[in-house]
Amino acid sequence: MKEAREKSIDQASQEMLVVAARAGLETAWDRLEKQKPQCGFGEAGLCCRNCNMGPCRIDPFGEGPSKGVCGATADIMVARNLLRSIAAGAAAHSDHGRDAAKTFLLLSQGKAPSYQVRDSAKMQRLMDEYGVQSQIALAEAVMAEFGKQDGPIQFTRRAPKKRQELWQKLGIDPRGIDREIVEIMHRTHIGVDNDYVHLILQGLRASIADGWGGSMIATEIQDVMFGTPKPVRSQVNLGVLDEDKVNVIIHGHEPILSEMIVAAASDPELLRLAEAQGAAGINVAGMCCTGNELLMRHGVPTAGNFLQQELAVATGAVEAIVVDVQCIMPALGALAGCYHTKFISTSPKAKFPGAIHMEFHEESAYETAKDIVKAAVLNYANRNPAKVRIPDVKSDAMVGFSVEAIVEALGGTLDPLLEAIKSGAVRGIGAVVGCNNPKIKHDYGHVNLVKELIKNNVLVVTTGCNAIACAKEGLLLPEAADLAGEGLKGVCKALGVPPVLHMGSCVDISRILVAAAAIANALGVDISDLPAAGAAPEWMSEKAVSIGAYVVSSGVYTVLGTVPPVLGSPEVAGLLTEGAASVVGASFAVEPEPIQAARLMIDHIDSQRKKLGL
Ligand code: SF4
Ligand code: MSK
Repeated sequence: MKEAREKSIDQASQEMLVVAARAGLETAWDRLEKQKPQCGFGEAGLCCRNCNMGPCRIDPFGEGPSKGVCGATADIMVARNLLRSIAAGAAAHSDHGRDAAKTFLLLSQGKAPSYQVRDSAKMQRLMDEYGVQSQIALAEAVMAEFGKQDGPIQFTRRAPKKRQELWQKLGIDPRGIDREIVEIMHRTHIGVDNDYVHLILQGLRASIADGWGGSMIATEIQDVMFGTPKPVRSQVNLGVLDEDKVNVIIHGHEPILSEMIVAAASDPELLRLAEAQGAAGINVAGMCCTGNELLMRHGVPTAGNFLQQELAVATGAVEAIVVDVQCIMPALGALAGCYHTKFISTSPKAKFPGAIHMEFHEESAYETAKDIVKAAVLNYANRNPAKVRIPDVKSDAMVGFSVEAIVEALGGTLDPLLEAIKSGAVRGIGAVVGCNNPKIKHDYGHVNLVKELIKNNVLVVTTGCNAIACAKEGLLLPEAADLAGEGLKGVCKALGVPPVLHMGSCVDISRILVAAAAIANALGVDISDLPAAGAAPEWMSEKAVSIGAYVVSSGVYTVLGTVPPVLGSPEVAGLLTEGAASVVGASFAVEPEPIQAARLMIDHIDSQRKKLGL
């Protein structure tokens, strides 16, 4: 137990880590240990295998080679590696957006009968924004954003005018999403772009195409098809698994299939089948961002965040873990093999060793979802009760604060929030997002950073695995206002909202951008002038690199909890942590200790307040 406590602050995870260790199962924490010491060249960003004269590496201590075979310096290598991470992250989010847009197009063409438009008012607003008259014209216009050869991407026009002008002046106002990603891959090929500043600017441009393009498309179109989230209560942590029911975990990022799984789980035919197997029903629980999507739209409980995926299987109570794309550990195949659990992959893009592939297509979505749930139900009989160990740990949470829901909670206008910011009751806004990473004690960075912010009257907005960590800690409840400073507590109590607002999944950081733009516009300033700061205390994915880049490009000072592989180039590191402030009005900082990270954010918020005369 002592070892488990060093790995995670979450009681359910600690219990399952003990169970896993006793059963001789390997988890991400064990595999990290086996990787140590991790490659110092990789950590510094100083290895390159972009051509077959390499792989090349540069000695950061000046004793070995200072250039690659082609002559690439540390600055070039670090910048190119960083750009390729941004490209991968932007591609992941944007392909998610593309899948949502494709489903919407098929639905509009009458080819995806399982789907419908659930928020027609939002669809109308989007039609007005695009200047089109019909649903199908909107679907085609949104699809066209990906391949546009010339800009701009429509949603980037939601940024404050000053921000748009700055992007244009810097040459980073993005064109089509695919074009920017392709241009990164071209420019980082051997012998193309070798100016680190010029390279980084292209990274920022592609990241803006992600945040204000691909991710925002995913959010907006999913809202149209599945409904715009409204506050709803649910429960979070491994204790949401039900010993008496068929447990189906849906894990990954895209709600396109999982929406259908949720529907299929209440299909009378499958419920009868579950009963015939001796189960008390079918229990669907989310994991990671697919979990966030269903949690905030339907109140479907979430079993945990990124580092809990293996622990969920180790409960022995999961009939099927159904995955789509992103953040799914390939380790799940071997682990599921130790139990009766079926590991089911569904995306044409993502197959895994040890998984059963039940491919999903929009045209036959509900039928596939039914087949998947049926496979889970029939697997209930194979469960070994002796292996079942579900931690009795779960927390209540209030989730679903889309921008629309926040405005509604404020009484139909942003004014009460603006007044609270001006009076100082709300000192500022902290956007805390991102993954888990076993390099940092699980949830420790998330929870402590957020608690310190609210204690200091900083209203927190959250997405992704941070949101799940906060939910497990009870921070997403209105009662958590008691942990906030007096000013924030008063505002939360008056509105009946938590001091930490769950805004959704990773792509829903786009909601935070929209909120920031609306507040900046209302105050007549740019986003970089706002008393606001961002943080990703336990980030690990390339998507997080793209997110960090677009958040900073949008003008939000951002503190990272794990060190990105850029320290091999003091020039690139300096540009990101200092130089960027004079270019885009915001920069990065790195601070693994969460209380210190919160301090950096609060200091930034205070200095912004001073500049605004607040
Ligand atoms: Fe080495 Fe240059 Fe090829 Fe990279 S691109 S592997 S630094 S020769
Ligand atoms: S799921 S990208 S681990 S937040 Fe979005 Fe969590 Fe990070 Fe995946």
